[in-house]
Amino acid sequence: MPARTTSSPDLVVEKQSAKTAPPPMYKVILLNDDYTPMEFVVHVLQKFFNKGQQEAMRIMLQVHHEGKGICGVYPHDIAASRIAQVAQHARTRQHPLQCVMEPASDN
Ligand code: TYC
Repeated sequence: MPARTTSSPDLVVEKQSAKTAPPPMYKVILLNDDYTPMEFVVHVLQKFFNKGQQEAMRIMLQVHHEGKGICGVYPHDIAASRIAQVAQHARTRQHPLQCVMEPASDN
């Protein structure tokens, strides 16, 4: 509830008590599989997650060795859109590559 400030007997100003809260954030997580070529995964990380060559290679290798890795952290609709773009790009090239989202820890 906003605070009420009386500037004059006839004027009531609604004072906003706090700034708008930031949106809840979601991690986009890339999953390993046995079939998608490594170069394609690096390409996806560069194209859809704006990673440079070295960072894309690092994330791809982490996913390859550990099973999953974080591509980025975004508001819900942006995370969902990136996941859909990756799914479409991979499916049309017949690769099983998948990513998923999960809430960032401080949501
Ligand atoms: N494991 C795949 C291979 O050996 C490479 C790969 C890495 C696939 C990351 C998916 O998210 C992935 N060709």
